[in-house]
Amino acid sequence: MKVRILELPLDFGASRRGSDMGPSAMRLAGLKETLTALGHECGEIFPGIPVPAMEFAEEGDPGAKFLGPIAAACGRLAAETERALEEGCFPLVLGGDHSIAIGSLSGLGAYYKKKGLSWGCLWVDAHGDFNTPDTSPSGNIHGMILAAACGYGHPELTGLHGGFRKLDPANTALIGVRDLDSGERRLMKAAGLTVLTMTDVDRAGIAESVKRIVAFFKGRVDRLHVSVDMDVMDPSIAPGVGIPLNGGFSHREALLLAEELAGSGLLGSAELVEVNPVLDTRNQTARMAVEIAGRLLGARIY
Ligand SMILES: [Mn+2]
Repeated sequence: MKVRILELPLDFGASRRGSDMGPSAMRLAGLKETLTALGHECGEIFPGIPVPAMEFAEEGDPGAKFLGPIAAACGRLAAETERALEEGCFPLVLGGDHSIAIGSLSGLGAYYKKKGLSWGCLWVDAHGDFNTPDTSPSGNIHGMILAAACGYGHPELTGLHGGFRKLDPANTALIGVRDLDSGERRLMKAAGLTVLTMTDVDRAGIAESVKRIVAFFKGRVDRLHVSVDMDVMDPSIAPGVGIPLNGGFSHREALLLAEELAGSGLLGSAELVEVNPVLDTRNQTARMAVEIAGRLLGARIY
């Protein structure tokens, strides 16, 4: 398969700096070598989207901090994601904080709309990322992105790369969730998302939970995008994230999820975000992310 690695080193969407170094950390952890060893063709790393230094950027509206520079960079990512799909590549998007996903999701939405294909999104995250400027306690855009893709929130985000809803909430599922804001929770329920919280995973077990997720998307959509926020992992495995939260996925649970998603035959794109080398120990979070990417793209033990 032709994999196109799209990097967006942007950390304006979170309150902790450092995830702008995530792509470099994943490169160092052998991402390209892992994919090449699996037989994938990985061209040059795309596309070198320029991001202004945060120190010189305008924070702007405290309800949606750094909206201007985030929207500008994500508009470029949307176009690059769409182009990668048009050129027959599997887009593998690397953040940056999770705010970059409004770029990738908008590009995916535009492409599939044009092709008349249905698509879904699996959000693998400790958080819902379903706030709007009205519900967000922090004003950090990385917590508003899934909502924006589903049509809720600031018009500059919901209307990025075309004035239409990019993602149907009925085709959106979350897994690993264990911390939600109250306004966010209400909005998620109203939108009709499918949510497997960490408690649900504990009840059913990881194998059954993953089976439910795959069954949900099969027969419902033509293609699936998976967006992995590394904070879904337990901080003992992945300490290098902006908002570490206890009770996360184990190493083996994450790899099983990734392997089964690959086996579904639906996966058309993937994304790994919130690797923060400043907060990491010996690059272990980036190494975990690279292992997940490998399983998503076909790595098997035997
Ligand atoms: Mn997230």
